[in-house]
Amino acid sequence: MTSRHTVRAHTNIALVKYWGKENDELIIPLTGSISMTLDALYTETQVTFSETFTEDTFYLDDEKQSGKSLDKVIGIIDLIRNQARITTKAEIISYNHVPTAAGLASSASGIAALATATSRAAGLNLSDEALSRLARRGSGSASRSIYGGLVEWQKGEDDKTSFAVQIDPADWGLGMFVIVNNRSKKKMSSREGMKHTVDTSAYIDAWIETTSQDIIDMKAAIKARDFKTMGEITENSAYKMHATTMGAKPPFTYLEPASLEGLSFVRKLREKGLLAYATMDAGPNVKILVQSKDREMIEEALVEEFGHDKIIYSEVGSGIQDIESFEGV
Ligand code: 2P0
Repeated sequence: MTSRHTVRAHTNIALVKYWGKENDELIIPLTGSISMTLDALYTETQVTFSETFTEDTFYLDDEKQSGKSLDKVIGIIDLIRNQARITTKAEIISYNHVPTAAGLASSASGIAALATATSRAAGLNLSDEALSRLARRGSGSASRSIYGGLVEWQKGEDDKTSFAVQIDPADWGLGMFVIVNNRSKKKMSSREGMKHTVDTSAYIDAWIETTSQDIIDMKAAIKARDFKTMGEITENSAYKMHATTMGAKPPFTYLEPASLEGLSFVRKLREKGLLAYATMDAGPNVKILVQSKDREMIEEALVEEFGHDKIIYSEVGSGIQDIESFEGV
């Protein structure tokens, strides 16, 4: 008996950042977070359960995985096997679709696709809420990639109550640019970086307090479709997150010289009257929240400054999509 399911999940970029856990094992965050799902960056994953398999195997972009990368995937598959009461081994085939191999492949889309394809291939018919909780166990940000549009990961307090929901489909003209500064792997993973920050940063209490307010203010701005306020909260959240790492002992930063150039360029765009707001994650790339009506003008300026190869644009993406399903012998 063979059962197979393939899905596509898009990655997401947080506008109000997740940076710190209350519970490391269950991945319960210290605060809520709000993200935008991106259409242009996604993962497609096919999961097959077959009685003929003698071990779990995982291929990422045609490369057979082992060690930590395989263990992380098996951790999620085991949670699903327990729920489905099966012991069958699985084969996972996953492709990251990222324009120009930008090194932006995020665990968010990968884990969201894995959790969904695996649970469906295992015969479970889970709600989006249950999928979001499962994806959260693999990677916090993956809880948000179940949905399209603008998404809130509600902090919750335990495994049952910490999951994401869609706030708004955001089909009213938002977009995001990425300036690809650096394609190499980050030195300090988000998992290590946020833990070190929570354990040692002088600014962690201020981060928690102000992020809770940012969530409330961002939801109000989204409801009012007030792009300027959304952008201001987005940029402030990113700068604050990066400030917490500088207040850690020993301090560290994901910023590189090229990141500062990107941030400064975004300020210049605003001086020219264009509404554009920067954000950054656990790496040096600068992302820019824009309105799609301004795409052409901003793209022209970005390409002139940084070159065509370094600029990616994405519209708002949709939630998990089913691609294919098979059951038989
Ligand atoms: C975010 N990041 O909200 C934040 C902002 C990076 C910076 O979520 O430890 O891979 O697996 O829960 O989700 C990236 O961290 O971390 C992330 P784990 P994850 O998007």
